[in-house]
Amino acid sequence: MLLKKLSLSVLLSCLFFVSKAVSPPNIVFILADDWGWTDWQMNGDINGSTFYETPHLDKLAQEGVYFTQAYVHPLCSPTRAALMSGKYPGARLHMHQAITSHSVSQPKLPTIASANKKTCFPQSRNHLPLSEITLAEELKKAGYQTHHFGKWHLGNKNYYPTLQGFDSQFAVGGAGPGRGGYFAPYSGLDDIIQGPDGEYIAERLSNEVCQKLEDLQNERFFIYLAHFNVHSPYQGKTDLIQKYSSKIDSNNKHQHPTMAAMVESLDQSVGQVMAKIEALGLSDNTMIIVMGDNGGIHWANDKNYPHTRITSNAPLRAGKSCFYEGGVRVPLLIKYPPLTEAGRSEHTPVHIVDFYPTLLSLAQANISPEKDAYDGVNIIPLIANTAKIEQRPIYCHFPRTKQIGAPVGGSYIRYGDYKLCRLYGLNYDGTDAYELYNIEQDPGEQRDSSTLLPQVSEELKQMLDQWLTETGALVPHINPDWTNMTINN
Ligand SMILES: [Ca+2]
Repeated sequence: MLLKKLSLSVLLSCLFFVSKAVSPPNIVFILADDWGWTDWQMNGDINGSTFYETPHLDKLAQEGVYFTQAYVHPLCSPTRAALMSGKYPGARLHMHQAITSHSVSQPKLPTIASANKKTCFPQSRNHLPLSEITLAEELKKAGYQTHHFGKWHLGNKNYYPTLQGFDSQFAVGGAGPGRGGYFAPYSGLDDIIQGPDGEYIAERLSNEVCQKLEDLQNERFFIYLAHFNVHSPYQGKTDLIQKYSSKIDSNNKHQHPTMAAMVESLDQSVGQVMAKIEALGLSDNTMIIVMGDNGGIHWANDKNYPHTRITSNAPLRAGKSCFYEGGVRVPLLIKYPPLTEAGRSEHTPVHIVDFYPTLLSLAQANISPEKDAYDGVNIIPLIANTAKIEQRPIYCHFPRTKQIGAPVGGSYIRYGDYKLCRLYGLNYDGTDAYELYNIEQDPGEQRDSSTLLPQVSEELKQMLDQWLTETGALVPHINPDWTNMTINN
């Protein structure tokens, strides 16, 4: 029934759009780390905050398009892999975790596990393979200058940005800003000339990007500014921390002053880059994109404020490292005056994998014939508000053993208003459990409708199963050696 309804809506929707004639734009993609759905002012709306101050991000939303349902993977590395490869990382790349020392080169799904484990979970990949044809490689082929700044987190030096299509790389880092933290002297970042003691890395990255914009003003460019803000360690500028310390209100869902300071530094960076683009007269031929890489951290994680959660994604459920909406829905802002209507909000669900076909289309680049697969769709009609796009499912494969905000690892399909979650091995007998939510009516995922709507659940389950099979995903299974049904894994 659901599928018939959706098919009808697809037929009724306009599948064609007339693109305004534009030449390939410059692209500035700013990816903020652990920057959740409510981690900006958004005019104090429910989607935003009355604690954080982000005038430049709000200005960007007023001048461009704000996507209210933009999806990513629940963790850093896979989201970045999705942007670069255009593929769902958990399923196709076997990378569902952030890259750590536990990640491996060739992930496997164990056939058995120790007897106290109900479920066998797969390993996760420790790099984005060089065989992937990246967004940067395709843009470079199309004549773009391609430059990376900041967090990479897609493998060690053998897999760095300059080996994946970027002409240059600056301050390449892993999970965070390195052992030295956010302030110079930096330690643990590659390809950076040391800054003066006390320099803040977000400001340095902004200055470097602005210099690059000046150098490239007569070229066509793709700048990927991957900020370390607002990831741990929690280190903000002293004056900003003081400002937010005086604003703490125990009734506010946001109360962490260092997080607020780090958000404001991110905001200032976005403002600085926007101002530079404007000053160089590049506004009309530059697309600016700002997005988070996963949901905000909704638990206490800073020894300086041991009882204060870093942020809250409410009204969304849970946060980073969880497949519920708080972990996977993030702010997405796009400004490109030839296409975007100032101040518009777009509510159609989109995913970061969509940027692969979208940006290559804008760049008038071809997707290489040898590309084995990509998962996104071209969302220019949504950016330009010229048409709807064909309704399609959005997927996530996140079989992580350790969850925060959910009992076990899971996968989900979002299709139309509904989201079906598959929770691996959750049932008492070790089989998988399912939860169904109407995201439009219940974005906080509080009312599981799986038993009320068995037909919808079954149709979505079949689609999810088929997708997991087609993509070659490593799907958890019951541990045949599991002997003790009283012990959870
Ligand atoms: Ca992250």
